[in-house]
Formats: sequence, structure tokens, C-alpha cells
Amino acid sequence: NDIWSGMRSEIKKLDTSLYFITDSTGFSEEEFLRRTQAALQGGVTLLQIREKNRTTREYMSLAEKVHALALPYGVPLLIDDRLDVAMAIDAEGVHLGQSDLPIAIARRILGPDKIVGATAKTVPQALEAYEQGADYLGVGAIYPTTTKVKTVLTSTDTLRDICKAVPIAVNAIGGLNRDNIDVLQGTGIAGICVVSAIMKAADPRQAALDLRARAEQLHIL
Ligand code: TZP
Ligand code: MG
Repeated sequence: NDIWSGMRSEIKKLDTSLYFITDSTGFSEEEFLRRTQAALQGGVTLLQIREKNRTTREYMSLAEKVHALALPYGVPLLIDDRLDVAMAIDAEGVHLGQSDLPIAIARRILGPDKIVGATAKTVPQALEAYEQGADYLGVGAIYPTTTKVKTVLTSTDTLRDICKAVPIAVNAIGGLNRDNIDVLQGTGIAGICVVSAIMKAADPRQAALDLRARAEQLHIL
């Protein structure tokens, strides 16, 4: 209806600089939503809901709630892995890994206006994702992480090579926090992706503010 379309038009364009990926593991729904809202208050510029152990119905229901939280901030919500869930709630887009639906297929289905993000760990993967229509790339893991068990490390040299190889936004991901992002200096990234550094922080709002401040101090952002 008119009210929704009016509000949707207020969603800001893609800014991957402080990209927060949620993970509800270990939190009550109330606490999860409270923390997600705090992150929005702290200035995250892009949000992804990432749930690995949920039914489709549960994933959709939680995504709707996160979408409602993000809307007043104008922050786009992307759905990890699931194009169907993204379409079901009219999210702003989807994030797809190397084992998920191909980027070209997602782009064809979603059209030019939705955001399609891709995971890339090598230059050839990055070029392929870009050519297939990805809007941004997530590259990592830069550091070991407990959030994603099945991941390998990507060197900052590879990160730099990927940034040079594609004209779209490239984000670093994996074990990043305000005390270790100095290694990203000079790589050419557009932003950083974090899960735990915000999700599990004592104060998620402050954690988001601190990450932004540190990244700006290092001239990463
Ligand atoms: N992809 C590579 S590392 C990672 C994903 C989804 C998890 C990052 O989580 P954290 O807690 O910021 O290390
Ligand atoms: Mg995936």
C-alpha cells in the first residue's frame, strides 16, 4: 500500500562501511532484537540476518521483525542464503555464498533494484561474482572466527588484489574487532563486516560507535 511504498523509498542506497550481520544463537528473541536495535542506534549502515538453524517459517518471521526495526533507520536488510525469504518479506536483498544460488540467477529473479551480495575468497571468484551482477563482495575470513565453523582464512594480500580487480564495494569479514582492524589499512576496502564484535558486545550500540571511530582513525573508512 501507499504507506509502505512511501517508507520503502526512504531506504538509503548501498553503504557497506559498517555492515552488521546478526546471529541469534544463544539469545532470547527479545534480547536478539534489543541488540539488533542497539546496533542500528550505533550507526550500522547495512544489516544482514544470518540464521543457519531455523525453519523457513521461523527465518521469515524473525526477518520480518528485524526488517521492521531497520526501516526507521533507512538501513537495508539483506537475507543470508535465502532468496525465497528475501522475496517473501520484500527485503532489500540477499547475500549468497559459493554454495548458494548463483549470483546471476539471483540477479535475474530480483531485478536490478535489489541488492545482491556475494562471498569471494579469491580473485577469480570475485571477478565471476562481479560479472554475474553482485553489488558488493564479502571477503574473508581475515582472522579465525567462532561464528562460522567452515571457513578458511583469506590473506590481506588477496583482499587487496580483490579490491583492485573489481569496481564494486569489497568488505573484509572474519574475526574483526576494533583492536585488530589495523591490518586492513591500505587494502582498498569499502567497509567491514562484523558479527560477534557487535552482537556479543556488552553494549552493542557503543561497539558499533567504537568500530566506526577506530576505522576512521585508521583511515580505513
Ligand atoms: N564469513 C566469513 S567469516 C564469517 C562469515 C559469515 C563470520 C564472521 O563473524 P565474526 O563474529 O565477525 O568473526
Ligand atoms: Mg551462504
